[in-house]
Amino acid sequence: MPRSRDGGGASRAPPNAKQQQLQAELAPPCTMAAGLTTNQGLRLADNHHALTAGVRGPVLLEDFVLREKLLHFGRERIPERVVHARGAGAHGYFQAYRSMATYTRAAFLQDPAQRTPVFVRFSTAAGERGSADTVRDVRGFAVKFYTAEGNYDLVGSSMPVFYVQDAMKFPDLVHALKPEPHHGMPQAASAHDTFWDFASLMPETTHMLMWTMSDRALPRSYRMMEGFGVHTFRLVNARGDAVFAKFHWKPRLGVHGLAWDEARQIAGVDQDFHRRDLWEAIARGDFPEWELGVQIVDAGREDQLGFDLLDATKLIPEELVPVQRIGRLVLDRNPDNFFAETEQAAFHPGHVVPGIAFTDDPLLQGRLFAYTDAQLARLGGPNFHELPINRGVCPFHNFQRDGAHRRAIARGRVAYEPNTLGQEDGSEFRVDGGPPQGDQAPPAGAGMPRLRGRGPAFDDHFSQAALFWHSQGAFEKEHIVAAFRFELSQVERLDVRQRMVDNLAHVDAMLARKVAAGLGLVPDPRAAAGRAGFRGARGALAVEESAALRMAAGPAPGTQPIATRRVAVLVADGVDAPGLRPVLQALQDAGARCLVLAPQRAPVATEAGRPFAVDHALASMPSVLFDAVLVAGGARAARALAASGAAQHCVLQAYRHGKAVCALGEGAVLLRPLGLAAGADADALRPHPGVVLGPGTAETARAFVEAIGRHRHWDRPLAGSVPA
Ligand code: HDE
Repeated sequence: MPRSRDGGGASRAPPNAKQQQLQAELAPPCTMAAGLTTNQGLRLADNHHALTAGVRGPVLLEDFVLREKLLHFGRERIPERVVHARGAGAHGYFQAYRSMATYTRAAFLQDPAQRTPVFVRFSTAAGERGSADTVRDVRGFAVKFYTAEGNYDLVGSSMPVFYVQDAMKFPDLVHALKPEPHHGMPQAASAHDTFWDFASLMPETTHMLMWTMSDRALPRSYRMMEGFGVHTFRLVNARGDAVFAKFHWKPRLGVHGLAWDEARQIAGVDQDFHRRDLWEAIARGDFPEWELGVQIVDAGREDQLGFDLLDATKLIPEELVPVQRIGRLVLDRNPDNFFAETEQAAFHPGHVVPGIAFTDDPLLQGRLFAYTDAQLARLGGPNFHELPINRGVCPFHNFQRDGAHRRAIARGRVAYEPNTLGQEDGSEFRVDGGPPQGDQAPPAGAGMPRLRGRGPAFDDHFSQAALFWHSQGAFEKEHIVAAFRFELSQVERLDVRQRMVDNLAHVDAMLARKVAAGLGLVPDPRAAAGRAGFRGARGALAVEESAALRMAAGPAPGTQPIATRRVAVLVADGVDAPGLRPVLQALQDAGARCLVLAPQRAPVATEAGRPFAVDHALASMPSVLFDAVLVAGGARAARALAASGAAQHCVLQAYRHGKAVCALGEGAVLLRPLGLAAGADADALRPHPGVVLGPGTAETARAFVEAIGRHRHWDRPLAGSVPA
């Protein structure tokens, strides 16, 4: 398969139908032999000088070549998406584990031998196209399946619920969240007055706020993030029987987040952090993987859940309805061109295939209208389905015609149906009735009153927010409280801050008190209860806690994969190379990526005087770009590192952010500010989870690998007092 020469990376599998189609669109490379031409194919002799009247004279209007170049340049941008403007995409495939024929007739869910090509786009929701990746936000998780029955788009997100229940409130939500209109600030952040003004006046946002204030809003990587279809959909089998379904994506690498302080610092150091992480993993051949899960609710059982399935501010606890894992998604190819693929990709929750259908969720119903409209505005006309990234791999044909940038050349005189003129034998061509091709929702609303309103179950705004809160571990709760405090402390208006903590009192009194204490406030639940827009209804939820809502849930600590985790290895002249090698080997065997950092980006000399290769200078790669830090031994090296502010900062900051830190031999001197030094005994270590001190042996390496496998060690005694 031809590969882009810039590190695009790809699986060695033969190209699937979509890749073959895209390859036919690849532009020929510009080479010296082919030279440069205008868009009309005219060969250029000079691409450096405009046509002028004399050597020092004015540019001539007749310089078509210059005009073409500048006019095209001036139109290189298209409007960015109103939401989810900043994204990163990748190609791959989906493969079902088994036939899902019992539930759905969707062709791509029938045959476990079949691989369906996909294109996935991850995104932040609030930020503009050039904003940072690691901001606090929900992430988009949009998957386009190129199936034999047409494109199916599962346009989901990294959280299973949404802020509002009704499409009518979406523009208000987004206007409140985006930079404030008078001064255009802040970028990609909810920590400002208009957002919290809106949120506090719309208690239905409370459940989603619990998610966005949790570490779920700070994913370590797109590869370590869950995905959700959010709405309830319907699956319909060949007999026409329907069940309700919620979709999940479960990442193979576990679900992991960043520390808030870390996320903010990464935004300054590498604002492409997630985009780069995805690209590099695929380019290296570490293909990210998720399992597709479904929660299925039989028709007729939906009334027994204690909430309304059509309300997108509610999830189905996995304890009530388990997630069945039905297939896997593998991303194994980077795009060839960001604009042509990631930017021009047009997703739409209405792109379904037979066997998958909508429900009457009022948020979903609004989306069914909004996305085509957004594509028309953004991609400049009605023919965006012809763009290479959006084209299906199955045939499509109809009598829609013409329009801007039409690409297909439709032949013949007939562009209407029914017709006889278009048929060679003069027979009648008519598509009118017959078995349904999609699974349109059953006719709804007949005989129903027309109204603007919702059923009483939509009034329960707090039960599931409370479920989420009660399901979190101690450190997750601390992070949620800290996030609310931070966000609300950015709000200038006191009444908005007060209103928000009053609302939180309806989730949990302790949560509200803790948040309020950080703001010098006292929550008053009665104040919230008296407000317009407040609804006190409580559903009868059969579970009080759900382990699946904890990020830390999953495999036992220490057994989590550390594959692709980044380890900073600190060295300096005098490094004890023989002591370092077994630990590096163990890390590499476990799939971690070790990068050697030194005071300068130049090889250092080992204790034995041999050169030791260095990947980066310490000052250019702060610890926030790593998952763990390893300090090499060697007395001279340790002294040099201890004298380096960058090295001290790296280790202490990693400690503060809960990361595994390992110091070999004399390297422990870098941990002296924490009261840890070389020779510290086991008792001294016990209160410092995730800190490993020892000689360069297999045993030290094992302890370090296990500490990285736990992802973060939040229970550190001195984390708060580290000035890093
Ligand atoms: Fe979107 N949303 N949305 N949305 N959304 C868009 O579509 C909209 C909603 C989501 O990578 C836009 O092409 C309305 C929920 C993702 O290209 C726009 C409503 C969820 C993406 C739009 C919602 C999402 C979008 C922007 C309320 C989680 C990015 C340009 C009725 C399930 C897809 C565009 C990509 C993008 C409208 C609610 C997820 C404006 C009106 C709920 C992942 O059409």
